[in-house]
Amino acid sequence: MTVWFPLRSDMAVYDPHALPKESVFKKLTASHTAGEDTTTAVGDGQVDKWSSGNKASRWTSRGQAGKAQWVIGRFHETKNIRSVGVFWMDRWQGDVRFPKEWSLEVEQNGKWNPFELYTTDRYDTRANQYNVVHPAAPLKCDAVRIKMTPKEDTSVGILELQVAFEE
Ligand SMILES: [Ca+2]
Repeated sequence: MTVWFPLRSDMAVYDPHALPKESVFKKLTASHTAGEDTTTAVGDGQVDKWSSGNKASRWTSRGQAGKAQWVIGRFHETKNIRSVGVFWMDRWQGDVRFPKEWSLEVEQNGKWNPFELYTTDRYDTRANQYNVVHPAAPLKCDAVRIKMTPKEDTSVGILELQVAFEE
């Protein structure tokens, strides 16, 4: 098999589904992604001022209303997490709403484990801002998984996932 690599950056074709180099994620995957959306939106560093997300790229589970969903963000290497923030998409009277429930898991040595929340933190769904949670103790992992339960007859959406690491 011959694999062709572009030798000059101007020869590379722009790919809207490719993550920017500076993204903390090596790869983003999801249980389901609506046709007009992309998982890349979760880690492209771009976010709207509002949760309605009219001006930002987004990931949504449109087409699977009411069904539980997940998004996995894999890091370039094992990282020590300081905080995780989710900027949810929510459209009042729309089909994409805040999830009924959500939680995080982390992958450690190839196994998914619960993300133990810092005592005063909770999995929130506040509009127009990142909903930030911290681990109870230093947390080394290779990937983070957001598990979402939508409200009845709605889909869920994320404008950006922000992960901060310890030095
Ligand atoms: Ca984004």
